[in-house]
Amino acid sequence: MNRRRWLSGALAAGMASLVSACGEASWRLSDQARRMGEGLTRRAQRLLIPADALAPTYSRAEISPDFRPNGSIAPAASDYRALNADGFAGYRLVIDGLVERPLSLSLAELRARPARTQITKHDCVEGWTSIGEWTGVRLATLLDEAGLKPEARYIVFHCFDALDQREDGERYYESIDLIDARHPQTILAYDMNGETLPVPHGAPLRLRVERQLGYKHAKYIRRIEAVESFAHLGRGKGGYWEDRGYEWYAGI
Ligand SMILES: Nc1nc2c(c(=O)[nH]1)N[C@H]1C(S)=C(S)[C@@H](COP(=O)(O)O)O[C@H]1N2
Ligand SMILES: [Mo]
Repeated sequence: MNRRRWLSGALAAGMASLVSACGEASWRLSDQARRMGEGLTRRAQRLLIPADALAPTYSRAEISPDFRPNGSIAPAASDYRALNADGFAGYRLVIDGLVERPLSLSLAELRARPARTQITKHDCVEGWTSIGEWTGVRLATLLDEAGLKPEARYIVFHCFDALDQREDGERYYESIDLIDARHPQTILAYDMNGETLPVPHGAPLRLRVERQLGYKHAKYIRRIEAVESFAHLGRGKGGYWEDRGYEWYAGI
């Protein structure tokens, strides 16, 4: 753990200046230097850390009484508001793209699958952390049901919210590789701290990908897509904030 933090910290400090907030990032280095730093960090971490190494977990007593909501906290999109008005009874999670058997699952169907609960620390790039308990279904379970095609390399999360709250605004999206997608702690959470996931934290379904920084944890998920490349999505960098300067690999 210490060695991992030291190594990635040293690499990141040497190659790139870290972003300061969940706002437009200001970079001092060229795009090329940034990509080199990111690639080094990712490869060093993948070499040092076994694919299934677990993020630290905490006790109930350590749960933050005031877990901070961040980014979108109440999506304005009309499709989201219509689902929310009905307690998400009409919600379906779509899993498609490079899969053998596309899925469309209600919340009851997601809850009927084996559940996993974990108490973990959320680490936002802005510099704050909060500890929370998350319950949900493992992403690996759903990917196995859908059957990934051999060409699939990344999993993309399409969300309901646009940060500018406009009906036609660019909606949040994120992507992870198959190592993180299959990690035992990578879950689609529908409960937080033992209760139904509240809207500010991403109702009805949000990602927990515990070895990555906060912005990778997509909230308000409407669709999960398996892709070979994310170059055709958004501005091509694999996520809403990545398109605005954040690193795609945000391992911690
Ligand atoms: N759909 C969506 N997911 C999102 C965001 C967002 O604005 N929209 N913000 C990200 C950021 S920067 C953080 S730190 C976490 C915040 O999660 P929380 O609101 O549960 O604290 O959600 C991440 N996932
Ligand atoms: Mo964040």
